[in-house]
Amino acid sequence: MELRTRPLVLLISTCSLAVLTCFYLFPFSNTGIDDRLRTKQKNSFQAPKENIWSELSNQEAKDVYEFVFDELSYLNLTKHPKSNRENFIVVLETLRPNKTDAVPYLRDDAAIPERWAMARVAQVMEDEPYMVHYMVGPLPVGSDTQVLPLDYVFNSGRNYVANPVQDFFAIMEFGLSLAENVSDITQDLLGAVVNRNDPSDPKGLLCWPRPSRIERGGLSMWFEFFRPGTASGARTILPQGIYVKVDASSHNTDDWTAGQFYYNGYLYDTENDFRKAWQKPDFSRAGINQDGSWTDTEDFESKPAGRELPPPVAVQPYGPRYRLDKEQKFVSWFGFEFYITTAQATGLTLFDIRFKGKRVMYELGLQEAMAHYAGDDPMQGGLEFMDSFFGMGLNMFELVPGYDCPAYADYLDSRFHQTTHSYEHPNSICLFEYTADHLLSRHSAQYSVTASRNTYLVVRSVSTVGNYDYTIEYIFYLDGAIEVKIRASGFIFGSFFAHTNEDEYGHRIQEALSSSMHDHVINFKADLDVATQENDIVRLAWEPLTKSYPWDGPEIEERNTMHIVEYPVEKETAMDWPKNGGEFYVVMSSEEKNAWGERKGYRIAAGTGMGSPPHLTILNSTTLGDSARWAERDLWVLQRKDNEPRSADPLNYFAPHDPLIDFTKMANHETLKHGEGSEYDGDLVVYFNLGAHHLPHSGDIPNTLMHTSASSVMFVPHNFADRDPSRESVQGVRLQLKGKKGSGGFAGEQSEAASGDLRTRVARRAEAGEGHKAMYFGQTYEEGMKLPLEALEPDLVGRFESEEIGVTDLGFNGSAAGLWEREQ
Ligand SMILES: *[C@@H]1O[C@H](CO)[C@@H](O)[C@H](O)[C@H]1NC(C)=O
Ligand SMILES: *[C@@H]1O[C@H](CO)[C@@H](O)[C@H](O)[C@H]1NC(C)=O
Ligand SMILES: *[C@@H]1O[C@H](CO)[C@@H](O)[C@H](O)[C@H]1NC(C)=O
Ligand SMILES: *[C@@H]1O[C@H](CO)[C@@H](O)[C@H](O)[C@H]1NC(C)=O
Ligand SMILES: *[C@@H]1O[C@H](CO)[C@@H](O)[C@H](O)[C@H]1NC(C)=O
Ligand SMILES: [Cu+2]
Repeated sequence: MELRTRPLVLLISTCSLAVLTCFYLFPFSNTGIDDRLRTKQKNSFQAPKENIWSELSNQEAKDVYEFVFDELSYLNLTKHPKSNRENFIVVLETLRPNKTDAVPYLRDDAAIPERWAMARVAQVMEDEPYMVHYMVGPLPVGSDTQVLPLDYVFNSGRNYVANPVQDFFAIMEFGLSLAENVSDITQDLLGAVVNRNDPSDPKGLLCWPRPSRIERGGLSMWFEFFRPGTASGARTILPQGIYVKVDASSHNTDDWTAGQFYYNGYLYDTENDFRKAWQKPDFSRAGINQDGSWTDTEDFESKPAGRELPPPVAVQPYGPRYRLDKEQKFVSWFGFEFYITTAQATGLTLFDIRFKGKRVMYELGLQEAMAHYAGDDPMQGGLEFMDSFFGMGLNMFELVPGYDCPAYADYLDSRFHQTTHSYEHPNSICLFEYTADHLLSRHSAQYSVTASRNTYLVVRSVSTVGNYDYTIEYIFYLDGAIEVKIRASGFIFGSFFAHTNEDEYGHRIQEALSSSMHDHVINFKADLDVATQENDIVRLAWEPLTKSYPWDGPEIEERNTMHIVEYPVEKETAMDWPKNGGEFYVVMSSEEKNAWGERKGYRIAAGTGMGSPPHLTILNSTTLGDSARWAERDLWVLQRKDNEPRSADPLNYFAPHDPLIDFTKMANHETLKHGEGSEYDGDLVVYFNLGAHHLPHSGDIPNTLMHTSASSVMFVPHNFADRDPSRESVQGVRLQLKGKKGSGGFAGEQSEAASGDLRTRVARRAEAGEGHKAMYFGQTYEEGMKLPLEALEPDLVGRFESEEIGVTDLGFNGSAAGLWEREQ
């Protein structure tokens, strides 16, 4: 048994101060803490292989920076860029090894694959800013290390994309200036003006661009006024309803122009036209969307009955049953084994997932999180976010122990390298076992009741991208099932309520605020290797049938019934969740069968949450172009290829009509037939979407709630083993009742089954005893104990390490467009 590491650190430091304090804080009176400490040290657990996907260490990053600065010296790379008129390294991270090289290492002890880094460089070419990708390796830096263009991962054939954001600092400045120029109008209509000296003035206005709709060759965007949201960052529910169009396509800021204005359903060609209209007595005014207590995210005052008692919490007095190699981020739990790693754009990915020694997946991880809005105003009407652009990994912040995850969870850090800085986000991944409030299985028989607990393992992180918080988790069940689940919370992005809104795109939810319909489509990759790398996918369809059976006659000529029809999927294709759940999508090993001659398989199913995960409602989205075609269907089955490692790139956002990775070029109907005469090796990959059609209503104020925003997909063993594999690991009890009969059968039935039969074996043991008997499988709690307060209510002030959380403002600074420093 081992205790989790972090509290141990606490224990050691506290105990060394004074034994008394230690006893007071951690009154584990009976079993000595020392014993556990020793067990922990003995059990120090090591991954079988190196985590070849791990983030670059700070030292690796430092070496690569130096090497690249040297090697690309002709670029005059700067360490502290002040604008993208300079050349600098935006992102440095691990270039994950090709599966072709990784698999022999993982499975056959071949040499470890070469380690490479990926550098995204902001680079001015012919006077235009670009983002250019390089691969650097092999690492560690040595005589054979080189810097090469990285293009094999991009099916555009390019390793670069033009950066339309000429100067994000100037864009914000321009916004402030144009807001200042209409301060007479904003004072009158909104009761506020911008404060140029302090743009974060809680009483001032903000002027903010819609960060999408990036056209070929530059930026033309609509700005909208916002109130900042004083208490909790509620800006996105405080739109103010004045919109201005700005042409910022030239890299000479002198060429930028403010164009049309839009207010309360009317479009004005110029600022002057807007002002003239406003000065007329019949000018039609909209309401004012004021901040107030309605945006407060908590209520400290209310005291309904019950609030004076804390709710039940889960505890784990004897430590976890999983084993964790923190260094390699490798986990082992009741037959499941996997590696964890992170990336700036995509957050967590799990690699080499096995169950009871058998391969299940090579890779499981998020690709892109998209939110697409609609509306009749210039902001919502074109609003779309691709949150990998801001960084689903970069925005994974410290979790709140006891709240985001149980107090007893293990917490892992994540690390990122940007513009020559290295950032560490402490405790941003958590890992814990949890016992559900419902059983995994149970059964009452005549003389027995048996119950198996549903304890599962969760790996969780939260990405807070501006207004939204995505809780993302991977859940492992004792039977071998794997669930991927997302829950969203945080502030919605609302639209200003003008007289034009009539519930066509949302509901009115405040004086001058409307909700704004949007689709969340969040794409994941699951590279399944079910028992073997060669897999097939089939659709097992439930179909009605009319058939005459010889045993039915003569009374019934034809019977209306149903049967299962297997349809092999023979080409790369998209699939949607079937109507009435009427098809099972099963990925099967091409070779391996279970003891009953059935091919080992995993079923892919819509999981738990709010209905089946949806896909994008919009057809051929004007905003998205070809940048996120994966969003248009529920799931996709493709050939797996080294040069198609991802469905999306964060910089797809810059060139939606000519994206770096165009998913349609991946999903191009290639064959899934393999074997003799085929060049395809039978290794398939599935991309699937989670998300929600989100029509926020009054209950989304102040924040969206996680139980209604949850979606999930499950991978469920289907003939994978010979029998339910959870039996050997599950913890539970069989209550043997008074009767002396074998309890498996009906009353009075004597159990005559062979002595090896599980059911009668247990029952016979009970026969030897008297009366009721509780027979436990798995260890139980044997004595009462005192729990330290820390187990019930973590000391958050002491434990939470972050001093400030660098939440993105959804502007360009700090996104994949780069991070610039202000001129001193
Ligand atoms: C790098 O700096 C040198 C010396 O100042 C200059 O001649 C050269 O044009 C610069 N190159 C680039 C790509 O900026
Ligand atoms: C991965 O495979 C691609 C395509 O075969 C190849 O071009 C590339 O160099 C490989 N990458 C690494 C890091 O070895
Ligand atoms: C604001 O007004 C000044 C003075 O007329 C003008 O020079 C400037 O271009 C205006 N700013 C914007 C962003 O239109
Ligand atoms: C979307 O684009 C495809 C391919 O360009 C076209 O076949 C289809 O008709 C379009 N659908 C809509 C609704 O525009
Ligand atoms: C960009 O963000 C960084 C980090 O928050 C900040 O230090 C810097 O001043 C910002 N740059 C600009 C130009 O606003
Ligand atoms: Cu939403």
